[in-house]
Amino acid sequence: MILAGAGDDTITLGDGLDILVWGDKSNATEHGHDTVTGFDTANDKLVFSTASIEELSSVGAHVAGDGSDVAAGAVTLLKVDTKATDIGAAANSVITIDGNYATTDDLTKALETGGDMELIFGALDTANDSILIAYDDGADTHVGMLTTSAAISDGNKAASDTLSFTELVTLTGVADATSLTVTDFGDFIA
Ligand SMILES: [Ca+2]
Ligand SMILES: [Ca+2]
Ligand SMILES: [Ca+2]
Repeated sequence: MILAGAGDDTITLGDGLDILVWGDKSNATEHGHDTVTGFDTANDKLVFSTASIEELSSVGAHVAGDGSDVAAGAVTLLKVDTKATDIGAAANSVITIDGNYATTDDLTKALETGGDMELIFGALDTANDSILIAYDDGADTHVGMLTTSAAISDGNKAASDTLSFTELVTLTGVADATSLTVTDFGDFIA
């Protein structure tokens, strides 16, 4: 197990199973943006701490697609490959986004109303509610928090210029974010 500590880290994984833990509830500091090389979707796992996610200044509550608070426990993964997918239909706690996005601005515009991959949200009823997502630019996968600056009521889309993305982990060389499955994520830790 690899505990990625505070701040930005560069980590190279080896053969076989590696479990990379982003965050640590006992460490009240921001854990930064870690860059990981060698992540093997057949073997390796990512684990996130909800408390550490909520320590980020850019993030409010860590929630699932339906707006429920994410707690310690198993991940529910939803792959979004068509626009107007209702991510609030269940407590989807990791969402992978199809398509290629060169910048975070391209990503957030695509996910907002009218975008090529616009989402229908659950009850993200508090500003700065944030969902863990993964997207790619066609070369690398980016895992991080999608945050809404304005409350979204259940069944609605995000208004223009209300979404932002805070990267937690870059998986260098994982070209397709939708190749990630639930087995690539260990249980959330508190
Ligand atoms: Ca490995
Ligand atoms: Ca770190
Ligand atoms: Ca892609």
